[in-house]
Amino acid sequence: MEQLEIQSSKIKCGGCASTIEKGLKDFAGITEVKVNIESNVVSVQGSELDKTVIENKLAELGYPVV
Ligand SMILES: [Cu+2]
Repeated sequence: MEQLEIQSSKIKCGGCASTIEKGLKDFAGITEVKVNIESNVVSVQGSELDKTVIENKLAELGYPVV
């Protein structure tokens, strides 16, 4: 099990968090997603995680890394 913490942006409310959770869960080896609305840090757990792929997906969802 690996864990990655990604500094995202533009996360403002529970709706944003749920969009990210739905968008990343079961994507690219991810099994668990946690979103911190205050710090805009997205924590993902899973196996064979590729940070670039996950960052691109976050940008696609509207929450680009900074
Ligand atoms: Cu929101």
